[in-house]
Amino acid sequence: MTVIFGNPGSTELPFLRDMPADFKYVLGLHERSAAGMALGYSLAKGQAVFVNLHSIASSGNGLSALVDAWYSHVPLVVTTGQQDRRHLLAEPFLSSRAVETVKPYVKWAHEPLRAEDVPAAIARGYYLATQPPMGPVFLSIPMDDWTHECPPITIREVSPAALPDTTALEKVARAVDTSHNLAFVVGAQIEEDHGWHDVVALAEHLSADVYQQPIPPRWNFPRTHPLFRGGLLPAQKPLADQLSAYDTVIVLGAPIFLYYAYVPGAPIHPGTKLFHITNSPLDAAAALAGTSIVGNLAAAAKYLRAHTKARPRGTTTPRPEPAQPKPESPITPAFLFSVLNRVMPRNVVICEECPSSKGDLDRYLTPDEPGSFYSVPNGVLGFGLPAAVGLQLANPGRKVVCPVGDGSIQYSIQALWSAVQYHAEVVFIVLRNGDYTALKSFCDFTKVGRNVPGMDIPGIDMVKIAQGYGMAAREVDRPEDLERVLKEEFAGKGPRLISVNVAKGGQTCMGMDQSVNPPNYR
Ligand SMILES: Cc1ncc(C[n+]2csc(CCOP(=O)(O)OP(=O)(O)O)c2C)c(N)n1
Repeated sequence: MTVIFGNPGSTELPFLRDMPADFKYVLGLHERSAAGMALGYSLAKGQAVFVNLHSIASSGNGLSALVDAWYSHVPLVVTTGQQDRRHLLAEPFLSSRAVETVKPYVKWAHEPLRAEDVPAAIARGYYLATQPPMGPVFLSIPMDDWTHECPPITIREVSPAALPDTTALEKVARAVDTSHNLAFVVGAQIEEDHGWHDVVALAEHLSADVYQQPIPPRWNFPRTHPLFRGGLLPAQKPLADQLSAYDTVIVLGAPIFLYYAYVPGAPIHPGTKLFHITNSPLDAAAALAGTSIVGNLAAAAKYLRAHTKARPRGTTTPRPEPAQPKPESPITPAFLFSVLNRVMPRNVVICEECPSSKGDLDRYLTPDEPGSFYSVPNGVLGFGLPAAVGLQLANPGRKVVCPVGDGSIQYSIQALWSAVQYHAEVVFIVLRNGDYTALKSFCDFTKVGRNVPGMDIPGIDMVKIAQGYGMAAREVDRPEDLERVLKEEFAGKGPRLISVNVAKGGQTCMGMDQSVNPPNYR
């Protein structure tokens, strides 16, 4: 871990002084951005990344990034400074109870009892963070500890992959061989376990229909593949209805299931056998239905491919292409994403945070490569901007595009500065609709009504804000300018921001309309 993402304070200075020349420090101007960039960097590298925050002052500010890391299984090793041990009892300025604060969202939170234990605690945190399911660990380190001598620690090898039980997998294989109508639900853990190609090979071997997990934090199957059927709805009854035609469903690397609006119903129809392979014992325990098997996704896919009969491709027809949206004024998100899909480089990495236009983005963007899509794992806004910067710094050969709402961008706006300072090749596309459209839609969907304060955000000039951080930025208002501007900005060097004035949405929620019988909060 030689790249450190952080924001410094007095209690970290003894740690930061005289940093070795082969270490790189990446500064974020707010801890959400610093830890959020580390998150993106770790997602792209698939490795643990070091974050250094400032006592309780910044572990509070950075907590939402830790929540993201928890739900996205990202191995961050986070340290914060603590006041000097010698007067901690007297509760001095900046004394920190950060260990208690972060506990529910890290795998381990600890303040070593002795200064001499700090290096071994960092090593232990590293080994724990990288065990599946990967996740953040947190250490609070008193500032006087860095002046103590301590014995060197031994570097050990700790192998993280846990193989699934083959007796249990054998039962899945037998169910597959006797099924007539098979579907997979693919989830983010496939990429965590480097299982993309194994899962594609397995789906082709079995001619299984493939669905994306609801509200996906990553895409885990080629979007244009003929077996790909699209996404699942995030609510109990509608999701079970979508899968009702299948006699056997195997969820690979996702929870059963991630819901949003409460639409009660059985999680799966009684005629459907449900299997679950996950690298997370927590997901296995929390699943509402099905037989769960814990273990590595790539290994499970390889095993099932070797122990099932190949099935000929039936009459699967590819998903129909979505209608070509018209160039309306104001620009619709659907039109924006259809043009973006045409002009963006094929190897681009997408880092998305545009709540009300997720559905349009999902319909029109069609990358087929692994590691191409990342999104908010648990609805905490502020993920997109810093993650985009971290993803690009870890992927120097690929551009990153970050479609982000004009509301969402405000939660971690300082990441624009880091993008400029560290030359991250990111094209930020702000969908400027002047309101919290996703919340208004939820008001309509659940009959809360529109008499709710705090739904509009007029008067924000994103071009000036980006320019204030030193970034090239421009606005697009007319649909006929969009393609040319996008092409110019993708051809440019360095980070840039395009603020696109888009139409407001409404009515639906995460792809669900009134036909799903939503909860009524009138
Ligand atoms: C940190 C945080 N604060 C508030 C919310 C609630 N929230 C969910 S969607 C949303 C609107 C975001 O606005 P914008 O990015 O402009 O997207 P739009 O809804 O217009 O598509 C808000 C405020 C949240 N999810 N996370």
